[in-house]
Amino acid sequence: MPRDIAYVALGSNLGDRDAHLERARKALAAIPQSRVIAESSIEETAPLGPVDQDKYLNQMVALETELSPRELLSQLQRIEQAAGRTREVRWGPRTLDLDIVRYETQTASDRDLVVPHPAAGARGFWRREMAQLRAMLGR
Ligand code: A4P
Ligand code: MG
Repeated sequence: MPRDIAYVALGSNLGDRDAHLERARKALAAIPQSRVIAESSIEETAPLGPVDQDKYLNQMVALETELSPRELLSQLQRIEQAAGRTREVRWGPRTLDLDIVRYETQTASDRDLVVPHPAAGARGFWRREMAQLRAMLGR
């Protein structure tokens, strides 16, 4: 698999949100065949969606990786589970949510994996974080 750049969104709105993001960044840095090449700033955001819940901390990192979108998804799910992620309510509060926002070149459109993420263009904070990363990377 050729090297590509994956943009991974981090979100937390439960417990010690800063600590969840910090642990997640460390775990992302340890993903095999991958390397974190840029990190956006952290932003506090009002909750989106139908569920009444607390504010989120959101951040995005750029990962240079040889993993396919599917291989990366399973790494992200492993990290979410290690963070004590429980999955009671769709869109609901979570200690850690990791989403693949997009890949520089690869796409996916399966039932359980859509890349670019359908909300990639619609979330203001994702657009801002993506713009920061692209500026850092000169892309
Ligand atoms: N899945 C499909 N495509 C992807 C992808 N590109 N990246 C599948 C990651 N996962 C992807 O996700 C459900 C399933 O989506 C996964 O099993 C995977 O196979 P989930 O994380 O279990 O459930 P979820 O996060 O509750 O649902 P979803 O649809 O991922 O929602 P989002 O978009 O993650 O929204 N408000 C603020 N301010 N900030 C947030 O970060 N996040 C959400 C969750 C709601 N409100 C928010 C925020
Ligand atoms: Mg998610």
